[in-house]
Amino acid sequence: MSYRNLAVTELVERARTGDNRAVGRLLTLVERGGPVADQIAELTHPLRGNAHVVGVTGSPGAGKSTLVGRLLAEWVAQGFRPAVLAIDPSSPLSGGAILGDRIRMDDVVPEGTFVRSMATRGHQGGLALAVPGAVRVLDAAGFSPVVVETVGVGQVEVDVVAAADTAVVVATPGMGDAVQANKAGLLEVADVFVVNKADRPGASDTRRDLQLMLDLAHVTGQDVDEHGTYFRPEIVMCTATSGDGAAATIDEIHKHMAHLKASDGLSRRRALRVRAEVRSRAERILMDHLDRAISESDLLTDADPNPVSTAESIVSRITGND
Ligand SMILES: Nc1nc2c(ncn2[C@@H]2O[C@H](COP(=O)(O)OP(=O)(O)OP(=O)(O)O)[C@@H](O)[C@H]2O)c(=O)[nH]1
Ligand SMILES: [Mg+2]
Repeated sequence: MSYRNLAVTELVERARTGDNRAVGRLLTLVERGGPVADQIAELTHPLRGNAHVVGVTGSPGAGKSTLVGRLLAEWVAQGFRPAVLAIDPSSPLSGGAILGDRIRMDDVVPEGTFVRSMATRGHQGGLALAVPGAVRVLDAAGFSPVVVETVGVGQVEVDVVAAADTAVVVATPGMGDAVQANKAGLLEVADVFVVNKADRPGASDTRRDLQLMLDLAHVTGQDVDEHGTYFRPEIVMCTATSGDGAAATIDEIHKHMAHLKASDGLSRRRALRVRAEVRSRAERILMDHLDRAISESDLLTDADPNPVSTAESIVSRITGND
């Protein structure tokens, strides 16, 4: 039977009964965007809320996919039903594509888990809508944890991880990775640090660098949120290739969730997530209006339009402040 012809209501029903083909079809539709994706968002919105959303980020080639494969195996062994959304760094800028030895997510995930790759190329900001939409589908389908793997370069990627319940930042020995993570704004969003490739020289230096940065953030009060809650991320040493440290990483991820629940941080974090998505959606609607207004504007047919007043007039027309 082809799933292409099924109505989205039917797909959502099937997804909830453990039909992974229906989940895959829904994710394809979410990725495509438009009115159908919006309809899926509306259907799945009331069904979400039980998944522990875990973001995993770090520099290209840090071993994120290898680590996630290990985490999944451990979670499955513990009786969880995890899923992964791997945001594929298809842009040459993010580096993933030029690393010949990168691990394909499908090669490392154990039986019983759901994996989906999403390409960043060609999305032009659509990722900000596609990722929350896809996470919601997986959540509504009963998966937990839902892991989102993304390379820690670029604001959209950092935002994706910041929107998770628990953000795991993967650093590696050498090349000042801890400093890089700090510059990319990852230090602020990290709830758990993993120093991966601990089998390589310099791993303890990376751990020390991270510790120093955390100390500094604590001294300056940067790590206390607006509600005065302080949570110091643990640093876990890990060798993802052998699986060493995977269980300890899971312990820290679970500890962080327990902290969120005990401190009321979970509902605050989820409220922020909704707010970020609403903002992205509103932005898209405004941009559509703007593009239309610009292409229809008679002001721009002038030989030499005044950029300042023309922009103001066009915005006034959209906002109705004419
Ligand atoms: N020595 C060592 N190598 C590792 C370890 N973990 C991963 N690797 C290797 O590092 C390379 C990149 O691993 P990936 O898991 O693809 O890294 P990634 O961070 O997902 O890469 P991108 O998604 O492309 O950014 C592979 O060759 C892995 O085998 C580790 O703990 N020790
Ligand atoms: Mg990867």
